[in-house]
Amino acid sequence: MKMTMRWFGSKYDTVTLRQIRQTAYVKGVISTLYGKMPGEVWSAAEIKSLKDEVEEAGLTLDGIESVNVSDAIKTAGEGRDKDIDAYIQTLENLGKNDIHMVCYNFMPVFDWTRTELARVRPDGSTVMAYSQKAVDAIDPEKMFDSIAGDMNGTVMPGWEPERMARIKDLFKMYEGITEDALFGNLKYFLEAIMPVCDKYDIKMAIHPDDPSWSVFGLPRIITSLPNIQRMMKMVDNPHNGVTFCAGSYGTNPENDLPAMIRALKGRIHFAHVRNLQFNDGRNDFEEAAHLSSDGSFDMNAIVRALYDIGFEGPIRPDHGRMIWGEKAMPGYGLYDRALGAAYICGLWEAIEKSEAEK
Ligand code: DNO
Repeated sequence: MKMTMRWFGSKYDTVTLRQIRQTAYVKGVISTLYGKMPGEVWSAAEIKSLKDEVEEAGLTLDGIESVNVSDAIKTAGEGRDKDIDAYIQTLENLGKNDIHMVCYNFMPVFDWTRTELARVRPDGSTVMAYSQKAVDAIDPEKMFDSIAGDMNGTVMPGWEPERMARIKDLFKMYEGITEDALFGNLKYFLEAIMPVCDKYDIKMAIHPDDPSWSVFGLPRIITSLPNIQRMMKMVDNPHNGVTFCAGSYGTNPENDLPAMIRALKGRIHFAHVRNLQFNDGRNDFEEAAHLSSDGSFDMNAIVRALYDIGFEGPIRPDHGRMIWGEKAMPGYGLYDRALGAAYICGLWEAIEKSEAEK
């Protein structure tokens, strides 16, 4: 594995490349051209300048999170083929810049969903949290306004204000789209992009829906092992793989995370590793420190499973708590993610060395 950290670019991130480099544990970043809209082509020159900036800081650019997929592609709406052509052109330009992993999602309207961005834990740290009761009570069109005050002045991925301003139209676009239709639209997209992925060895890593069930009546498909298997089978190409996000699949306690990892050997192209604390099962959970004993997951078993399948891709600590007075994008501060990276590296080294001694 290679330890990385998500970085949103110098214009948007509160964390600097120099700080990331000084963690020592993190060797590369997963970044994006954050200002790009879905459907826009990323030029080879723009990608090169991002890559140069990262490399000048002594780090590597190990993949993109995300090249976003437009709602026209997700809904088979007007302009779908034009947007797919733009996506292919972006992949071509990434390939020419020697970038081989792209994380994306196929979630309708909202990317990940949380009902609180700064729930206070007993130690005074704050975390993102989800309450089904709050989701059931809220008008989905007001969702953004209800959490916007806790964004610390940042733009959160999937919750861009210009996107949220179109929320009514977005809901309309997904009216009548069933899960089967969404699978069909994903198939159409994947079939179109596989040739360019084959040409440049670009591993597509779909991010799961978070939480891993339908919210606000919207169809959601990347939620469980059988659904991932359906996706991999419908476009059977090793470049069609997944981001294994422990925190997203783990929102559903029925998802056995280590078993899923083992079943997905060879098709996990990127790993997000974090912990969650269930307060009332799926009905209420909050994010926790990465440490097993701070939450509900066995982090050693998760890392062990990744080790056992011979995972060689990028791994990153995921949402961190806000600690030590840091003001950053919720989930994406420096301090707690650095602790997470150190912890995961420690688990990995212990497993690796104990295996070598056998
Ligand atoms: C949340 C992230 C997601 C992820 C996208 C991928 O913090 O893991 O926003 O980046 O779903 O497109």
